[in-house]
Amino acid sequence: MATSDTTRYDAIVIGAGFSGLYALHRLRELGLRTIVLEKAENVGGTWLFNRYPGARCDIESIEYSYSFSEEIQQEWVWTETMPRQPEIEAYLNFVADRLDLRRDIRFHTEVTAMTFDDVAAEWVVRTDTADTVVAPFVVAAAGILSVPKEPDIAGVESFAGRSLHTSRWPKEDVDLTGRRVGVIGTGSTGVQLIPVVARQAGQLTVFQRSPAYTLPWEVRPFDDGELDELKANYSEIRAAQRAHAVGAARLSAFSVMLEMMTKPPLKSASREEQQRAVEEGGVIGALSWGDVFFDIEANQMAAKLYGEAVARIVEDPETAAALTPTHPFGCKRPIIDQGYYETFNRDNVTLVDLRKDPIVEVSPVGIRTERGEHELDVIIYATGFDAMTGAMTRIAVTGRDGMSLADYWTTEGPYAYLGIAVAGFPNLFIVQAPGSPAPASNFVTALEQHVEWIGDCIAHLRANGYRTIEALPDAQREWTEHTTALVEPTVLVHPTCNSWYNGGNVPGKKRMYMGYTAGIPEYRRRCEEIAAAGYTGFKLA
Ligand code: NA7
Repeated sequence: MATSDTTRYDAIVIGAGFSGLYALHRLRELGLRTIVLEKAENVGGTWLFNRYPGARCDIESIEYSYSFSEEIQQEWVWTETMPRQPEIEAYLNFVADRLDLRRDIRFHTEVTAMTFDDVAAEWVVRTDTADTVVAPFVVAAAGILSVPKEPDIAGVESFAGRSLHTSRWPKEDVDLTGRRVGVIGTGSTGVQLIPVVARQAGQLTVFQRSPAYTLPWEVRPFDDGELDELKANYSEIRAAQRAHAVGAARLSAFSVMLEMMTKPPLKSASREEQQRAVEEGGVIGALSWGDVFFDIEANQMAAKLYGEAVARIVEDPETAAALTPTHPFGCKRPIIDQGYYETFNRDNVTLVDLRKDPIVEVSPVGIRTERGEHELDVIIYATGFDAMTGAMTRIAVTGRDGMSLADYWTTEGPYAYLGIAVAGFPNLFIVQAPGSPAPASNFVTALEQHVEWIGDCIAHLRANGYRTIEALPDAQREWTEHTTALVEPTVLVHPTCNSWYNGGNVPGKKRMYMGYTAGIPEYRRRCEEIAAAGYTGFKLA
């Protein structure tokens, strides 16, 4: 356990991404001596690692940013409606400097294990630098999309060309000019990456297992004076954002979907009405029907219309058919794209439909599918993440009575009370744990609420002489039943849907929809009610 050369703090934060930076600031404001442990060389978290070409947020910059500081939101200058990765990374660096956060961040320090000492009521946290750090409270802000899902394909190591993973993209420029490039993965990342790589590569081959539903949307630089005008109205913008179910009231991938839900049902639409929807609205029109999210038959009808809309853009009928999804629309995170389908009309782009021609192996010279070898110079893996739980299950977290968080989440299920705390792990607050609204919302709005609630909770414990807080198993079970019941009538739980939302994208992972879908305002109301009642569902000791 703790030794004499152990460093003691009031709180330890894991991770210096969006959540960890705000957690440090907030806890400092509350007078806690706080240290952040960060494995990378700099701040940024997910937005530091995912620097692949085309990486961009699908929520507007003025909403995908901290609202807690009027100075920061007035001083920072966004250049585009939806920010690119370099701009978000620069923004987080600006925030770290503006709030003088770096002096309390230990970089190049990865947390490997942490154990709760029952007697001392504190967490003993070990790192890969052999440091031991101790504090009564740990705020885990290790990210929900921070652990890459390794491609589970034979022969990956044998490839003699260059292998790249989108979420470990090198800092230096990668020149793909004239190269034969293969991309595996067509989720949000692949859909952003593919049009950009296609413009550079000599030949691009896209290896697609599940086609994506992706909604084209214009992203543009702000006009002269536009940002200033928005900033002048920031209080209204933030109020609307906070009151909005997904924490983003302006355009986002989610708002496009919410708008679709307000439309008349597809099942009562005539064939003429359906065709008009496709003609006038393209792929968005094809999916804009009120019953699509709740009625699987309507969803399947919409998927057919979507295929018709894709076929209007993609010139080769076989490619268009291959690009048409078969899983229910809405069960995966919505995607916004810039020129995705048009990319497949380029002479240098080929689509391999892995549903018809599966990958056999990665070979020294490329990728071998059942129909033959595709010779490549570069393979880019855009294969997703071990989301929501991956970052915490990679740390050996030991709670009361030797209980292991990794064992619990992998054998029982990814349960957490309020999406913040897990029974058996006192004084551990996990920002955006399973059961939080984060997956189906603007992460930043969700994390600000989490961090503020956690800060208030710690302040309450310290002010009232409590040493520990711990979620009660019954409360945790009821919360999970509640979050599960919310998605029961929707396509989110359809058996054909494998996504990071439900763990279905990682072989062997317990399957459960891991978000809270009643919206951030309702979530905030419940959290506040629970705190006001003396932290119902928690044991304070
Ligand atoms: P996603 O959305 O999980 O997409 C991963 C993609 O990689 C998806 O198309 C997968 O196909 C594909 N994949 C994964 N493993 C394989 C193998 N072995 N063979 C072929 N294809 C594979 O991750 P993203 O990074 O795109 O997006 C994650 C989130 O980041 C996104 O939702 C935003 O919130 C930001 P599959 O669907 O499993 O058939």
